[in-house]
Amino acid sequence: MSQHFEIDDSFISEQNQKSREWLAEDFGFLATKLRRQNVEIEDLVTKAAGFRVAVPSWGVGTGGTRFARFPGAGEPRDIYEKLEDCGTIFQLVRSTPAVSLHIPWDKPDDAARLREFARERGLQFDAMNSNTFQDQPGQKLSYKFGSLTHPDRSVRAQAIQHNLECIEIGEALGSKAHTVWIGDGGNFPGQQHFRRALEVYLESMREIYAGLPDDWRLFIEHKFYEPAFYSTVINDWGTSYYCARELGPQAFCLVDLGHHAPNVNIEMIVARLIQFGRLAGFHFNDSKYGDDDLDAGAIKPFQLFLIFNELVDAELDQLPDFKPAYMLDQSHNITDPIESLMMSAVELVRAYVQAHLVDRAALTEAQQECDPLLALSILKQAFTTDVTPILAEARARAGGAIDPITAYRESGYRKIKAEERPAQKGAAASGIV
Ligand code: LRH
Ligand code: MN
Repeated sequence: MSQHFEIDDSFISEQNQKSREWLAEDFGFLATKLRRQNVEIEDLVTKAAGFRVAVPSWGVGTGGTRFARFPGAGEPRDIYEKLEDCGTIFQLVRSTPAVSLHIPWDKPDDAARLREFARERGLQFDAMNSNTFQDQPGQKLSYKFGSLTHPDRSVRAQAIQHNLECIEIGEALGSKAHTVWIGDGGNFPGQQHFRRALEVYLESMREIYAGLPDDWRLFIEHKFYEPAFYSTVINDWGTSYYCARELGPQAFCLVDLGHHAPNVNIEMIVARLIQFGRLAGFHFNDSKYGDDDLDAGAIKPFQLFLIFNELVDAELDQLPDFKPAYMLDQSHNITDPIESLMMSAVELVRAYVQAHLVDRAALTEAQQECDPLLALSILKQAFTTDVTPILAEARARAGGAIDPITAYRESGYRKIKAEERPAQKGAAASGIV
């Protein structure tokens, strides 16, 4: 048996044969329907084909909660096997040509070799992610009471050094951005001085900012709670925005959808950060309660559509240096991570294409005319349009699968990986939980 099984492109086109008929029919029907709205379906296929989102390296292993983790079969055991799975996702859905790494979980022993391994699978490296929310074996100073805002200068220096090392590794891998999410905060009133903690955070971030190559961006990721359960230093977009402004023009605010209290109007936060010119991009996922890291579009698809409605509105306005980085950040506790990541990538393209269906002239008129119901129905018409044929056609034309989940299951990839990657007791590739 070859060392590392990969799905063959010919298998994908064989699979597609089974779907060609329904796709041609549905595509034709949708083309007619859209032409009635003066929309040319080919323009939307082009939009779908151009959409790109990065996959999180930590998302291809099985996630878990503090209660339990149920390891899946054929889990990747190192960064190379993680990239194999990311390559398979890209092969089938064609919209995920980049991987976001987490250090030290993915620290490469040979960056050039890793970069070549990724390139062979059509993959590049998106934003790097540092980790000062866990203590690594042999680490001198603990992050138990914080990292970039720890009262002890030497702990902060250790955390700053780690972030600078992440940037160095990222440079060797061709990445152009670095994401800093810290869990720093307090579990009890009085534990942290809110104003001093933020000043110390900025002091630390200025040292990290100074280590950024000129063509890099620094992403600040806010989160309203967890692992701290009373106060979090970078708790919301306002604090993140203030810090980005304080740090300089290469600093931006990253929006992880799960990092907001329930019912927060995230699409409005997105519009603000776009207007202020500091939107870094996204960690897409979905949630019902906390930072559940569920599959994007699985719980609140209308919210996802409304977020893309703001992004497409900005795209069409050709706002200067508007280039948000799109990444998935999910934890797959009970599904096959590859299936969940493929489904999530498809749901992002769906929301993006639907947002391009919004009749913006009519919407602006309805807003001018103070006609809220018409305005909502214009958005709903786009959101309720089934663009599945457009998404499938775009994938097929790019050599991907018309039906990625079925093709993946038919390929037997997971079963074969389970043989190739015998589970080693407790040795799951490092990641969350
Ligand atoms: C924190 C977070 C952050 C990552 C981690 C894996 O909740 O969203 O982006 O570093 O998850
Ligand atoms: Mn995140």
